[in-house]
Amino acid sequence: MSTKTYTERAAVHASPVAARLLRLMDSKKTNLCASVDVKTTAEFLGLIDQLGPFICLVKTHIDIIDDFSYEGTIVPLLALAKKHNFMIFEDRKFADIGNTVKSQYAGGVYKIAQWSDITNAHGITGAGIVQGLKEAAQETTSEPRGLLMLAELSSKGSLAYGEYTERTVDIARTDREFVIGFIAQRDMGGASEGFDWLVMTPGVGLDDKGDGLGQQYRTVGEVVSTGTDVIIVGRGLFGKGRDPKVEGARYRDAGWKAYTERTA
Ligand code: S5P
Repeated sequence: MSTKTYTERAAVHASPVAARLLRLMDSKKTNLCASVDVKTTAEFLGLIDQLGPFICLVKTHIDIIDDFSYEGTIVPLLALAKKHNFMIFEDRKFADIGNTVKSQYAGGVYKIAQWSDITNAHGITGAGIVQGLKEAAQETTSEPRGLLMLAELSSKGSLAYGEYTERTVDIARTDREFVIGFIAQRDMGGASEGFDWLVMTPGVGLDDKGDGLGQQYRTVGEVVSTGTDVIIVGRGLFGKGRDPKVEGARYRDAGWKAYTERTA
């Protein structure tokens, strides 16, 4: 796990997307990613506008939105990203052969490669998934794009552990520039081989232990102490009875405190 500051890491990072995010985190003093899983464009944009000041990244599940349109949903999302200075991560969890994910990432209704700085993929189908997604990004946009591999999951009974996790890390080794890190619960190594993978961790909550559907929460202090660079928080920020501005500040402060302790 890195004890360097985000800015020190940005200065030598192989990925322009990772470098931009690392710099943004230090300048805005936040390692909080908001996961905004809501059903309408109005809720989605309203929540992001409230949380914008506290976050470095917005994580979307764009296929959850009932009234999605590129003009109505994505164009204003991009305007909010400019207004509040955050980046965008579509949590698409690609899991098919390279040729198929290439079309899924670039095209269809959502055209993810056009607007999302970061996306993610499972390792289940092998390293071709990285190549397929990279080709889609290159053919779609001149903007830099980054990929996170899903090495571990937060949910109870997940099959992503042990050898599966190790083989997924091997897939990440196949592309130093496009693969920027992992969705995982802890540091995935790589430093001795010159990799500086970003570890982003969901399943983070300060008040709840789980959700009754298999989600398991760890605290901010716990995950940062085991290697998390970016904390991903959803319902902890905006679940029933919660004020997104209060919780946004609370999780931002907790994440920043844990990071400054690790790098002190
Ligand atoms: O292991 C994982 C990986 C992901 S990307 N566990 C997760 O919960 N996620 C996602 O993080 C999940 O799809 C959801 O969007 C978010 C967690 O939301 P919360 O409301 O439980 O914080």
